[in-house]
Amino acid sequence: MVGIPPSHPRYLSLLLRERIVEGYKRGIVVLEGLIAHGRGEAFDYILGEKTHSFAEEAMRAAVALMLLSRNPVISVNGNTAALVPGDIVRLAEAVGAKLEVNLFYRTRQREEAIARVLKEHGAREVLGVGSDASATIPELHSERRRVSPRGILVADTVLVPLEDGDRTEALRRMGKNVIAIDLNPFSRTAQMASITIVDNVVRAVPRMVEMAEELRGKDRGELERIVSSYDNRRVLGEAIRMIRERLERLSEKGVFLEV
Ligand code: PTJ
Repeated sequence: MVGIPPSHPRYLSLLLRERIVEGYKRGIVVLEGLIAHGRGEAFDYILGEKTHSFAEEAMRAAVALMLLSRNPVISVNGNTAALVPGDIVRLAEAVGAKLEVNLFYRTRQREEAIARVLKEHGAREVLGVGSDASATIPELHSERRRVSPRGILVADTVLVPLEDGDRTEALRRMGKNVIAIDLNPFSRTAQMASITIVDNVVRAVPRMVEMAEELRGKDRGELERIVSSYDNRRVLGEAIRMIRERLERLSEKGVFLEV
């Protein structure tokens, strides 16, 4: 990695860019993933690059739901594998979920490269690679339709960190719970998910691992209460309101950096 001085005011952001670029060089991330990352960065800037209470609330409900699910699956794409490979494996372990590679720009080489990086980080099994992706999500025409018959096809809950468009709707039509992690609260995925975590995957996934360790000890009744009192419309509204209020405050002052 090129030498980014830790004292640089945008150190963390530059570090994440490096992870994405490295992921591209290793055949994990596609070029379009760099564009997606830039869109995420823009939303993160507006959100103040921190985890807000609405995201914490969504994460708690998401973790409780995964712990309650019979067959939870975490869907992994190129950007997620490049940004948080270790944390995503730890989360799967902590909530008892399977890991499945699911790509919009699917190639055999990328499937294998992503499975390899997850295994390097301790994953025991990675679904959705090669002939394992033999089932199909109905009414979905992108490469994302190809899923594992032991994974997403039969899952009751699917976590989709950093997703595009139409798959969330198709999974919901199949009766599945969909948890999205997306910095853009206006995206189709964010709007269509059962639970939307408006936060950066690099902050959300490690936080969810901590929550899973805490919630694992609770009884089902308590987990069910967390899930049933959760309202995604309200939480999305809070995210959008926070953006509006923050921009209003900033526009009154005319400055950004000190806030
Ligand atoms: O690896 P593949 O082939 O499955 O392709 C993955 C990409 C990301 C290229 C594909 O899914 C895509 O084109 O996604 P979109 O339509 O650009 O959507 C990505 C969404 O994720 C956008 O709403 C971004 O704001 C958001 N996003 C980007 N980076 C992050 C993020 N959300 C959370 N954390 C991030 N780090």
